[in-house]
Amino acid sequence: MGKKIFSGVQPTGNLHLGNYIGAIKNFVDLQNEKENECIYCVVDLHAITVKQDPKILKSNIRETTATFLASGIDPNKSIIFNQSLVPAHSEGSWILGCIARMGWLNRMTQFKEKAGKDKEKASVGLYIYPVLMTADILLYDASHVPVGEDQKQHLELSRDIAQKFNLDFNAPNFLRVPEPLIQKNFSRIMSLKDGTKKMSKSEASDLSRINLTDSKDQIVNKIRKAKTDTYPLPVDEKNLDQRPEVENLLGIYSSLNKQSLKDTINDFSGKNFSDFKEKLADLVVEKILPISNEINKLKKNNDYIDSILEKGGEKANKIASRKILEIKKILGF
Ligand code: AQP
Repeated sequence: MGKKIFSGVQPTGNLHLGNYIGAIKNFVDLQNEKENECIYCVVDLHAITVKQDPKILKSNIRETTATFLASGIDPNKSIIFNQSLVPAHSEGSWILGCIARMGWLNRMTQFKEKAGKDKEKASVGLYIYPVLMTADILLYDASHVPVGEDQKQHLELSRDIAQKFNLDFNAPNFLRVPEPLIQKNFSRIMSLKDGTKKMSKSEASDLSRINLTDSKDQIVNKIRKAKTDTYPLPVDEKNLDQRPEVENLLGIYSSLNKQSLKDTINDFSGKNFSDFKEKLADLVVEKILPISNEINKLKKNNDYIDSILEKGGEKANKIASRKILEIKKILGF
């Protein structure tokens, strides 16, 4: 039997190689597996957990949609829509927020990281973000959720909320308990400037990430400037975890070339970093430049992008509004 897939990406700009390798590339592979039903959402309600400029947000919603399309997500095979088109997400989030426990949310490390030192000033939305994410997933009875390693904890919370709802209302298996789909290897792509931090949209330095809209020159320049260390390229995987920048670059190469880390190490051992970086830049350009070119083409056609979202929104709305009605019945509304 096929899987029911749901996943989302925030339209917060600067979609990068980490988003591609950790999430979007897998969205495409899952879509192309026979019998899977896939729903891919531009999670704009999540984006407003931090302040957004309305004009930029609108443009980022379209750009994220263009990235889905340019990466190979096919609107004839998958549902593509933006979250705010479907009211059930907000409604479901409120209801499930009454099921989730404060203690569970207090453990979420992403909130701690994103709120930083001044958590009193963080929005309430940022705190309950994982509850909205739970509603997103449960409304579609998703069986599997492809995400990067950083979202694993949120997925575990979604499972806890679904189980508690089913138990509290004596509704066995009513909310489907979703499974995370996290790649075994290369599920966390790190910053090109600091191998201990994940590659991120919000990092101030653009040199820390390869954006999916970068030109060939930008890609080559960023890889040339990527941090390494003073030791030669490794001959095996031993102690590689103590060289996070090198491990990350070898990981990016392996992932894009669909080969194991061991094979990449064998291919480059004895060579110098400049040779490796040249080959890595060629590979990233080969994989990312066609996507970048297509995004830039699609960005000129807002009507087309909007029509994809609208059609996807109608399909998603049908499924989600039916589920929310059932949830309300169970609650006694
Ligand atoms: N560095 C990464 N490596 C692997 N996967 C990643 N993802 C994000 N960064 C990496 C995965 O991409 C999907 C979409 O992420 P998102 O748009 O929901 O936002 P995020 O995880 O908050 O992305 P960023 O870049 O880290 O944004 P900021 O800088 O705002 O925090 C998810 O499946 C995620 O796991």
